[in-house]
Amino acid sequence: MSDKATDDIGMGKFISLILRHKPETVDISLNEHGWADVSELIAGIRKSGRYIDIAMLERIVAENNKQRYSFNDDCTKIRANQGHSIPVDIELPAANPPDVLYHGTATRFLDSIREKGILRQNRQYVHLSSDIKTALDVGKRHGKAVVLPINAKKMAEDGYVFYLSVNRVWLCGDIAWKYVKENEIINQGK
Ligand code: HQG
Repeated sequence: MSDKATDDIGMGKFISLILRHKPETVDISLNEHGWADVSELIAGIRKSGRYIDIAMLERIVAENNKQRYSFNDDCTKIRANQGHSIPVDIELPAANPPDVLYHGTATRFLDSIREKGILRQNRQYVHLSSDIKTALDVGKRHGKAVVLPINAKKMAEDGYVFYLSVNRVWLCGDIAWKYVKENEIINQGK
């Protein structure tokens, strides 16, 4: 991978931290809809001793492997498309989920999940994907991956609200264990 690509990935991670969790890291704030001012973000990152310019930011937004960020219409503001721990309303419309969605986690969390359900933990929502591969990759971040197929159809019938982020991540509230399709769990730890 070229140096530029490596730099972009590192900067992308830093921008995720700022736009999802800790804008105070570079002394900026987000508005109620999660938007940061683009010039404030660039100035803040530079003040922290890292190099960025508008071309680099535009490249990161365009080329990020998960399309994690969006500009507003006139490109004066930027926000993360999902993954927030801070309470912002990114104006996602409720969406009708497919019958089955997948949550990737690690085998070491299974006992606790069985007992308490899939909890949002630090984030605003539980994150789900419509495909198994993505869920496996999410799970691997935490250890030996396990994929929990979720009966999203039943959840929707029971009144759970789902959201689909701009970058196609399914989001919802805490999920009780009874919605996990136990017989279809994919456990890579075994
Ligand atoms: C687990 C990445 C014990 C949960 C990914 C997960 C995703 C429990 C971990 C996005 C539990 C939280 C989010 C319980 C849930 N007991 N553990 N009762 N309930 N957990 O990182 O879903 O690359 O906050 O299973 O791709 O792993 O950053 O959530 O393992 O879309 O764009 O607690 O982050 O996106 O971990 O990942 P996280 P996640 P980005």
